[in-house]
Amino acid sequence: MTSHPVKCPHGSLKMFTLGRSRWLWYLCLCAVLPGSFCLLATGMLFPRESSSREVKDLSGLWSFRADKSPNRNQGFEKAWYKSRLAETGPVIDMAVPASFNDITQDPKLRDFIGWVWYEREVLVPSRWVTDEGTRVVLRVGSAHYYSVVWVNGVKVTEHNGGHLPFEAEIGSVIRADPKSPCRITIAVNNTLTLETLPPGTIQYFNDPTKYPDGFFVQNTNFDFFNYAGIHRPVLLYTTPKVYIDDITVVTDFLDSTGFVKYKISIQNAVEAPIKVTLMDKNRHCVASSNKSSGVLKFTDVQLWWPYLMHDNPAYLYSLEVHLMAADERSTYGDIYTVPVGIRTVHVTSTQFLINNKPFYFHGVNKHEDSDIRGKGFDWSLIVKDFNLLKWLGANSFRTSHYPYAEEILQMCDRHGIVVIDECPGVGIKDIRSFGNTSLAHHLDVMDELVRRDKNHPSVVMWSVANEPAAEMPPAEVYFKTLITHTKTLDVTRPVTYITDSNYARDRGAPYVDVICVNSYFSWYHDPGHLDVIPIQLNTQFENWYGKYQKPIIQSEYGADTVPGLHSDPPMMFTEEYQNVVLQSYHNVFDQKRKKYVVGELIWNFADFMTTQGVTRVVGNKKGVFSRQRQPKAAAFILKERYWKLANETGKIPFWTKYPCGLV
Ligand code: BDP
Repeated sequence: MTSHPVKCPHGSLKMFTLGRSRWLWYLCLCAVLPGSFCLLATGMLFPRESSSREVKDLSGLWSFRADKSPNRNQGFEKAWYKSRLAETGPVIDMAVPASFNDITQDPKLRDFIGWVWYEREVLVPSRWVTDEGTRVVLRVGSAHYYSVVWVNGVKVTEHNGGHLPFEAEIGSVIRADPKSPCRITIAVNNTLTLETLPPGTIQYFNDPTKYPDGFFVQNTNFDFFNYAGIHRPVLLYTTPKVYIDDITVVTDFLDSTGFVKYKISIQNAVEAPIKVTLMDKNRHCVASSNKSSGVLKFTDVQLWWPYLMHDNPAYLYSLEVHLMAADERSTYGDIYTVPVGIRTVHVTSTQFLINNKPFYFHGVNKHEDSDIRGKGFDWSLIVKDFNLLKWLGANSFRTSHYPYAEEILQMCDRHGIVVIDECPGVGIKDIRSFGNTSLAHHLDVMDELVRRDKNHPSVVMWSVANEPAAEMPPAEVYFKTLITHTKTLDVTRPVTYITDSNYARDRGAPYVDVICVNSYFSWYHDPGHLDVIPIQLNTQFENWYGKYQKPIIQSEYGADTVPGLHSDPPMMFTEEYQNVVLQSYHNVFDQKRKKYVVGELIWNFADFMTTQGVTRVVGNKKGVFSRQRQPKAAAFILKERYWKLANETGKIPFWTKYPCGLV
């Protein structure tokens, strides 16, 4: 029997924190690369094919088994990873990527808490196995929440956190057994604790007159279903032995001159000849260098502009890095290309500036959520959502309440959709979640998030949390540390945390660059009383601005609406009520955006699933689109407003002026 660390009744869940010696490392890197990023020891470049790199996508059918044993630990006790999963007991087909919850008809699996086991056998191209100069990397885009990974029964990695990628080099393991197919086993545990992000607790109910034996629930303080499983693609990819491990890019411009400050890290060689080429859209070289860090300077810069702010938005250059290296036996080359958008972000006391021009966020909050697949990655859904965003005239969204798939950020870069990139710091309401272990994990998650997303021009701000109980005394030090650390990681982007309308929750506010406020006047406060909105919203803005003199984004507002439910005069839950809530908020935004309000993000883009409860009728219904992406009446109100705002504040290209094919 293989023991697994830290026993807890709902399965073993090991939490690890990395040593604080990393601080020293940050300081060293900052010294050599002032004004740039300080990151984890290795990179996390998105796996892209190139002439030196191959990618094999393992999306599709996997074998699956939930460990339904009382302590959820049988899989470890019986070492399910040592043989084929089907040999350990009954398995079912499972789609990857997808949440496992809504795939079967089994209510116990839908609400399952504990370890689930995935397995897939892969035929690896023989060259990958025979060529010792090839690194073979296994990468999981994300799995919720805690994962342990084995290849052919050998543990290759584990990862703490549900929304960011992790990987392991597996070449030596598959070479040890070159004849058999490569068996990948991934155990995933969705148990949340006071120290996870988001936090949660397990509560047992032991009264036999009321509850079955072993009955327990997972309590959380966030408003979305805790979907679980392997949510993003699992890939195998190769690189040469000496390889480009990370690329960091920071951009700037002065008049028509563009600047790309870059730093490349390589692995398995102290140094190697390098060629860096910056190419425009037509693949013409605009600047080049043979140094691993430096500044590329070039003329006639084409800036990256948000959608609807310019008639040529989302211009992307390509930074091609070509590494040449040789050992005693052969010459290796590695090529990696990263898209680069040249843009700057600055914040004044009243404005949010992109490329030195005032930017007004007219956008949405989203969730990764849809029927059947839950939080599973799905290209059809992503393309549909981007079409809806553009139809709406939205220029931005917030990744409420966790980092979204990298492929989504790539779409944002390509379409000019501006992103507030949020970490999974949601539902931090218990004072015990402000302790050192929680903080250390939160810092680690920010490290991983910034490392993954630092090069996306679409990402203009980091959000470290949503509606934490920041009125609690430990919140001050917690958020000061977290925000200061995030600014150290990335000096080029502002940082915020999202507060609700409870003013006492402002202990972190002195450290943020932009105040982001969620409020639900006439919904959670004074339900049914639409006439309070103008007064209460005005008071909200004046209070926050009066106290902090920082620009403000209305980061959430809205009302639950059952599509097809009508009433006049408007009543809660009807389409008419949602319309009036939006319009009443909009009237106040129009007064305040002349002063210091720099954005409005509706809650929510689409209806989404939540845990069951008396306030949720099969999920949260505050979407302006249904969960199936059909518009409610409010979508048309929002669309009219967003296109009007774009006309006023941006420069709408002729071809997008009539997005519904009216031309
Ligand atoms: C806000 C939360 C969001 C909820 C929303 C609501 O930030 O996650 O879904 O309320 O209740 O306070 O609809």
